[in-house]
Amino acid sequence: MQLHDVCLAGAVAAVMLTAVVVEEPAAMSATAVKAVMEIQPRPECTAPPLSGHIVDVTLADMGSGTTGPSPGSYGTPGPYGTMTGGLSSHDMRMTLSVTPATVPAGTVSLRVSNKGRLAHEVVVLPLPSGQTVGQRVADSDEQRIDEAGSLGEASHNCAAGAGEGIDPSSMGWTTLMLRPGRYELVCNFPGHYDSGMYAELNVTK
Ligand SMILES: [Cu+2]
Repeated sequence: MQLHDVCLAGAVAAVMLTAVVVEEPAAMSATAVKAVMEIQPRPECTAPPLSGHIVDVTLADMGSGTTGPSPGSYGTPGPYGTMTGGLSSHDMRMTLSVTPATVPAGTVSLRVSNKGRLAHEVVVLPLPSGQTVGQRVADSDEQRIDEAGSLGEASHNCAAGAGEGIDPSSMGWTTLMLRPGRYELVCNFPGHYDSGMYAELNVTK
């Protein structure tokens, strides 16, 4: 290869590189805009004013953000329903986050917002001393953990207390009397605990 060809090849490579660099942010921003539009539909409901100390609980699954697989690859009701169709929930990363993570004892209201593409719930369990969140073992058949000792739950779509689950882009809430101690908030839909849906709530004196 002559020097001239080398220079030419280099110039072509530089142009191609520039093209890639210029093109990528544009493509990403288009995707991001699309994703933002998709994950911010009009909320189905908002929680009413709640009593006591408010704890905001945010539920999410991989369909929530821009980093997951393409929209509609799961979370879309299939022939077997959203829970069991297509991908196993074990393949997904799901999250449950609590803000603030520490509240004083007494009346505590959980205000739960489902940012995911699947229905979720929040169940409040006591966390025994010496145990950390995420250590419970789900039943191998049901893929759910034991809810014994539950202090309450927010699983009613757009309403208080227990129900069939909080829909995507919707909310649920519940008001509890909590003694000082450590609690584990979980989503106990099949497979969701093992997929990461647990968080600690500390209640101080
Ligand atoms: Cu869940």
